[in-house]
Amino acid sequence: MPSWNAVIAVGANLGDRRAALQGALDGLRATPGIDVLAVSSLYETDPVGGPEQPEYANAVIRVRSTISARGLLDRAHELEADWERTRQVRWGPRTLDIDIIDVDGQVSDDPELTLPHPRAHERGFVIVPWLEIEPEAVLAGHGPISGLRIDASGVRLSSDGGPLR
Ligand code: A4P
Ligand code: MG
Repeated sequence: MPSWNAVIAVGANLGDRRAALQGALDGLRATPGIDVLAVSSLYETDPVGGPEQPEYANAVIRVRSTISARGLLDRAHELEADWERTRQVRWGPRTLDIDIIDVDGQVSDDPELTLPHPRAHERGFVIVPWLEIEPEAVLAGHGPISGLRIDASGVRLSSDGGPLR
């Protein structure tokens, strides 16, 4: 059976952010065909882009998957919807965001699933956690992630309660 190494970024900035990211991790672990290989520390990050908004919690997860890139995106959307529906319905739609950053270097400009994620290379809140768990990683079209010129000043290790479990 074919399988892929994928890098998934999770973020939340409303409600119980840690619980949302833990829920995303638990949901990935519970998915047949997905093996979680590594989980970064939890980071507190200044919001990038968009309107004025609260700080984010972010983390990056590496998986081995027999589910294709498109299947991973579908699963990500399900987990986002589950979380909002069961726990966070009054908080609006931004309680959990799951982005597919890289799937074995695949390149796609499909707007529904752009690979690698088109903004990952410039985002400290993706690259800093990813470096922590895969320092030798390469981002298709951009080279080794250790050589990317990102602004990491708004990315801090979370002081609240340690890593995801
Ligand atoms: N889509 C295309 N490619 C992908 C991909 N590789 N992974 C499509 C995931 N989705 C992908 O996403 C919008 C559409 O993108 C989806 O329908 C999907 O098919 P969304 O999650 O519904 O909306 P969004 O996340 O608000 O939009 P966007 O443009 O993806 O935003 P980003 O780039 O995800 O940024 N600051 C900090 N500090 N931390 C954060 O986590 N996140 C964002 C959102 C902004 N600022 C942030 C953070
Ligand atoms: Mg997104």
